[in-house]
Amino acid sequence: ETVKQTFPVTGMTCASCAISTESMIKAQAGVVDAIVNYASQTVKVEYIPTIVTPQDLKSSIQSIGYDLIIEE
Ligand code: 9UX
Repeated sequence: ETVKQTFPVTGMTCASCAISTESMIKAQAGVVDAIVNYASQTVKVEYIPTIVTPQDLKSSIQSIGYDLIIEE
């Protein structure tokens, strides 16, 4: 069972930023797929919620200097 969720990402100012963000998310265990949309400054993530949480994704993105926003 996977969840597909779109999160805003802050701090991406060039196309390379988008690639870095996407690579970091895809590298996490429990992530099935991740697609960054640079134009809308978002990332759509398909993940297995018993393995990885939005907070885990946020922490990994913060570690490379961006942020992922978890909305209610
Ligand atoms: Mo996007 Mo860069 O940073 O050094 S503005 S990768």
